[in-house]
Amino acid sequence: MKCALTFVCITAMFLPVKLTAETGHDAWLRYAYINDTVAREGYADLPAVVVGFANSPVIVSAREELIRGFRGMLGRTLRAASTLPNEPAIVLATISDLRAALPGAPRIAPLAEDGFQIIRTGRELIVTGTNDRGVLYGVFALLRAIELQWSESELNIREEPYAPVRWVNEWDNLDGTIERGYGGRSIFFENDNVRADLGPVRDYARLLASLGINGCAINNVNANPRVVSAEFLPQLARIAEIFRAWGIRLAVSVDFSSPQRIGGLDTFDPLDSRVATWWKTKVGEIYRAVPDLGGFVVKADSEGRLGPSAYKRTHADAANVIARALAPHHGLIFYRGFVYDHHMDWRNLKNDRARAAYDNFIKLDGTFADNVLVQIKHGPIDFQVREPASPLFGALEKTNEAIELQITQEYFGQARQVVFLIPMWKEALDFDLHAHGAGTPVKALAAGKTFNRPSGGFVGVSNVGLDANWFGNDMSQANLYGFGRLAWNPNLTSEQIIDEWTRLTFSQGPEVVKTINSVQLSSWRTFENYTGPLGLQTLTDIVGNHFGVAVEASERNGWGQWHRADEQGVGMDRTVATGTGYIGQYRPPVAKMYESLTECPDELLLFMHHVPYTHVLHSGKTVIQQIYDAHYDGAAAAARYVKEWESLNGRVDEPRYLAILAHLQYQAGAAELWRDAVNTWFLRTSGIPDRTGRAGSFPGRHEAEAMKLTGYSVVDVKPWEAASGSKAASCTAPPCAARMRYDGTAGWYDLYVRYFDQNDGVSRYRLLVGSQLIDEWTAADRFPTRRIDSSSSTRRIAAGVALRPGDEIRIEGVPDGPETAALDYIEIHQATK
Ligand code: GCV
Repeated sequence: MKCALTFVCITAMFLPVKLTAETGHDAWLRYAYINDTVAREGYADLPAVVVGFANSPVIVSAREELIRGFRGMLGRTLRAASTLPNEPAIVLATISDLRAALPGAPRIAPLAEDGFQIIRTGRELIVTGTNDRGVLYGVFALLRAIELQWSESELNIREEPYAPVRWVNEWDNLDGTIERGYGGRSIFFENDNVRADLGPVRDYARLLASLGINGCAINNVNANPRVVSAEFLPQLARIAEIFRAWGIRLAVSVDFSSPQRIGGLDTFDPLDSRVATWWKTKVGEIYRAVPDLGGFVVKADSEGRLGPSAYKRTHADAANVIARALAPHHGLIFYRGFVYDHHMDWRNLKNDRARAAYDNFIKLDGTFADNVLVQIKHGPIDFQVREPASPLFGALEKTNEAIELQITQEYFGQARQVVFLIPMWKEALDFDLHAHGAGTPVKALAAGKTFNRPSGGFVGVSNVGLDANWFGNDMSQANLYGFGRLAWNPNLTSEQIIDEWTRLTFSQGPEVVKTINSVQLSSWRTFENYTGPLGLQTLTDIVGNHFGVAVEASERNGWGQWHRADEQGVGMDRTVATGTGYIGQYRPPVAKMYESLTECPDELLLFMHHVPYTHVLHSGKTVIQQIYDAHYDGAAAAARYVKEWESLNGRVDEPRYLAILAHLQYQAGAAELWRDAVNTWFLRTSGIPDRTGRAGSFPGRHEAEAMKLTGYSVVDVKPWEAASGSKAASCTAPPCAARMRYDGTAGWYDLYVRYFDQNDGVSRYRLLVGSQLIDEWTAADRFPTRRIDSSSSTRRIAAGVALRPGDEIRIEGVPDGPETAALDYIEIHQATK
């Protein structure tokens, strides 16, 4: 990290300043005023005029952004000019324009497309690039450097993107909902049309451009064919125009059966000439409306979507018929490698969903057109908490690839929990697949470097929404930031990325930076610890909302996310020797490591092998003990995050401080729920006790079903591990109350009330000790379930309550509509404060 700070300026900088309330909408582009005079004065010599040598929309955006940034950070409003003034200037120009306008400017060594260079000459500050986009990216890099307080001499920056393709996908439906989106409704669509107000799209495009993202597919891969119907095209053109000003190419997801569904043909057979003609005509029509369309994304023969198998054709047949139509317009087709059978027979131990992408695509290597990219999820299953890198990256030698990373936290707490995904992606991107001898990391394969492919790169599934902070959680923005930074330069470290992000998004204050960086950097491991250690995959409700805990939801169905835990052992045997043979899809050095029980890394053990619970890990612990311990470690870390965040009270603006605090408090409760559910499940199934005695023992806990109930009835919760004691008290005959007598010693206590907040009502709760009201609250959070289960389970803590032996503790619940003010338990702990 470059920084030109002296001790004096550090001290001056962190004197208390009044923090302005923020919504999070500007994310890392806040351009907060640099309070430190010394640091600010460091930029005093920068020119006062900005000249944009072209009036293209992208150069105009660059110029306006520079003005905005200077005004915010330095309190100076640059003068805009279109010709060189008689004074020093900041010059924004492509390399070719620069040569013409400023013949004396230094020579720029050749740069890759979209690359840029910033040069501080004695007089000028030049921001130049191979194209307009490069200039814009240069401006963003300059502004970032100023916000990070690099010294003026460090502003000579030269960068090129690692890969040509740096796209995001949005899974927005035309009705305004978003599949796996957690930040509100669509910024693009509403009531089957493009939204009238596209202000948020403009703001989003700006964020994307600041990271070097150059393409965005705006609709769900489970595509509505209407998106390319004639009446919709003018609407798409409105979005394309906004994107264009930020160097972003619009793209859409198309339904492979469109020739039949909207084209009036009786077929969508890719080898039928009428279908080829239909795609050609349709593509021509789209390019008339959007001349710079980036291309299409296609999900076919996957999760019920129609595809070439309907006609016994191959994926190459399918991709190529569309690719041929796009090629004259320089359009790309991203054909998704996420193809698998979700009706597999789980009883057949040789079946394996992890094999599917490779098995489906390897035989087609070399048969895809040059403007096709096979878009491959980073792991072989589906964004689980820990997966190995997909072997397909290393197997395709004559096919363009793009790696698909999921920014939206579908399996990661759905933005209710803090999980910084960059360390996970880094592991995948840096993993050497030995595709061409050693030294072929996934990032080089995906970018097309290893096999000299004409195209390749990175795709992030982002799914932002209309919430002011885009994701529903300010901390989740770090994943979009990190995705963009890695797509530009995958050699950045997680530490560099989070450090930039925190400083730009929150502040330069050392306590803020240290605390947020440390929470974010440890959060993936923390989440893994309590949701799926050792390569078990995420033990969530995989056939439902992917949110709460449900250990067996993956089993006994055709979806193929099996972990095969039973009384004897746990894990998928994917070995060549005795299992599904998946490991054989890797090149020999990698296969050898995974095949061997002794060489396989612990964190992927149960992804690769089925072992008894007593199997001893490299760490010296047994598998079962590691499962127990990981859950306690994860829950303890999540609880610590709350305390650590509380230390930032007053150092982060209040709205964001409180919103993040609420998420972390929820997360700490959720981690405890997962810990107890998973550990109890494994304890009961394996029959092997936790050698520390923690699993299955819940000090201070009083089950609701064991309390004296009025109006409440006891119900079984499913799956059984989703509630403590597998039961809850549900208010069926109000007024409802649950009472217990406190018989412990007198003192100060924290009371943890675990209750269920379904999403179809707003129940009310009151907590009383004797006749004194201690706390009251409503169950009005947004959880993805109507049921009493682990997804609706949450907790309220009443801290610092004085209890005496004989006190009556009473919870009153007032149901609302179908929501039944349900209760799981109360726990009484020594007060922590
Ligand atoms: C858009 C997973 C998700 C689906 C998603 C699918 C895909 O199965 O749960 O919501 O569909 O992946 O990537 O196509």
